[in-house]
Amino acid sequence: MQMRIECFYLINEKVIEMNLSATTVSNPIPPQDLSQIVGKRFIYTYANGWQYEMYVKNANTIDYRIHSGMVGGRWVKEQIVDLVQLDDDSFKISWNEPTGTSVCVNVMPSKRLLHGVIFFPHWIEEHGHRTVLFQNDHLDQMRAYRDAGPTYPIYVVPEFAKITYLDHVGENDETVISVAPSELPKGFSDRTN
Ligand code: FER
Repeated sequence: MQMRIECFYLINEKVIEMNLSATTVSNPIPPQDLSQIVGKRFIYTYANGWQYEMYVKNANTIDYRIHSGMVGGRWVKEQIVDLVQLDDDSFKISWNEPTGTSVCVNVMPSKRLLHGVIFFPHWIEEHGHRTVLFQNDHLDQMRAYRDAGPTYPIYVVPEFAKITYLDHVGENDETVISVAPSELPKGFSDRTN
């Protein structure tokens, strides 16, 4: 039998519905409060030295820049993602790129910690430079590369990262990620807070 206990409350005149039931196979969804991740921008460095910047533009869209690493210089707007809260201070963001790359990032904003797994198709391991651009201007080219492959063997990159810069910039701000990494002021991604 499926039990569902609901709680409705008001925050900023919006009705928030929370599912307070236990997480079970038949009722697997824990309460979702995305307020600690949506509208945030964070800059982080993976243990392998690769530095990324992600802006959670809204509950299903991210913009990002790659400051250094295998495909440093690449930047993307309007990537659709799946974003869920797993627990207090624990969020999972998952998506598939037009290049074929899949990414799953677990973010713990208060801990300033993150774990990402990137699943690169083989053609990116061989020719990563082809993806170093503003992807939005080359979507059809990226899908053509994806479809041409080779896809396998997938290059899996699982790494922890430290969040070195975190700010709340609000939702749907197109100015947060609006230029290439190379066009930013010197030291932009090295700022810490
Ligand atoms: C990340 C790891 C990988 C990330 C983006 C990617 C924005 C994208 C990889 C690619 O498509 O090259 O943490 O965050």
